[in-house]
Amino acid sequence: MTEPVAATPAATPAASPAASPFKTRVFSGIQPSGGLTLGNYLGAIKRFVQMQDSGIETLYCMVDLHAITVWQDPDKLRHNTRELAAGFMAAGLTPAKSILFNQSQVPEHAQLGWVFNCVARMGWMGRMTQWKDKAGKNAEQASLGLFAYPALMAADILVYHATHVPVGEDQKQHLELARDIAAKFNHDYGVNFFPLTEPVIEGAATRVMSLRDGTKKMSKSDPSDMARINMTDDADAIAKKIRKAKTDADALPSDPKGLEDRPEARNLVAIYAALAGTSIAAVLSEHAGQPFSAFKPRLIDLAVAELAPISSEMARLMADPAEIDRMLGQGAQTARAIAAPILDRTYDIVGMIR
Ligand code: AQP
Repeated sequence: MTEPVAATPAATPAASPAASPFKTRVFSGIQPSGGLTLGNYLGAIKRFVQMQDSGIETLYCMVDLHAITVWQDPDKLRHNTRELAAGFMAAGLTPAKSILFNQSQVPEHAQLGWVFNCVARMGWMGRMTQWKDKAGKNAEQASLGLFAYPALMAADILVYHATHVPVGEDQKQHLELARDIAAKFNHDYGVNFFPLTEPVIEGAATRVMSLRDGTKKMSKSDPSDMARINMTDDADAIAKKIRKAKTDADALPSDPKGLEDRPEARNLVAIYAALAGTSIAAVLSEHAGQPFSAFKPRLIDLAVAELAPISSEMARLMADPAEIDRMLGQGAQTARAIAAPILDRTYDIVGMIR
């Protein structure tokens, strides 16, 4: 198989699927490659919390092995990993309901990743838009790890036989590749061992854009801090960034169609909708005709009310890094108990003496 299998975004899964041999299990991860952004929060973490609270088995991972595919200062990486764990918990994830851990403490990810490096085809990897974006014209200088990133991501998911992965829009192609890898493995070895995992891409803000350029994704590694809202920003910083966010001179339309060709306006409305837990159409029907000078203060109120408590809880948790490390260590042990037998069976299928 050379072409990615199309993956349709699935609705939030039921706890017990009718016809699948695989138990519903949710896995997702975030790279500790910088501080968490509003994009990570609305595109991923908010959904993580909803899935956790719906009673499904959930595993959420700080993917530090992915982070080092581009240069990371070691001290900053440690700090960012703890801060990411603090962000998860401050947003509502809890070790009482979810398995929270960092990737490098569960060696089965890298071990299955190697098997998948041998299943995935060079052509598949070369077509990944994230690889093309991140390696750019400098592909010769990019790390081999950056190229192989999606095979490790497939291993992250499939080492738990995860059936659903909540992600933002930008990860859809990698999820399709994970399905290709699972399908090729199953086909080559004549088994039905790995599930074809479904992406869960839902909500009004599956792709939050930069506050400075509505055509660019909001990203942790954007050189401009004004382009993003960080989960560590306090109320003043959030207000300042929204006040200065790029917009246009027109008032808000009454219909989502009126936001076409207005990427910055669309972005702020989508952020509002995602924070309020409603749709873009509903936000427009409430605010139609308003200029941004009237809409932005409402958005600031909403963003500060939701994000400022998370940022202060993160600061409180970060005051006790040993407790975060202890929690991550325990999460890794629980995760290994699921991953080890799946890796063992994979090695057996491949023909390695056990
Ligand atoms: N702007 C975004 N809008 C919606 N979802 C987003 N996600 C990231 N940015 C947005 C989602 O967050 C999850 C974790 O992403 P990641 O940090 O592992 O990787 P990324 O997508 O590469 O995020 P960044 O911020 O752009 O990191 P850097 O700058 O290091 O590359 C994923 O589910 C992603 O979809």
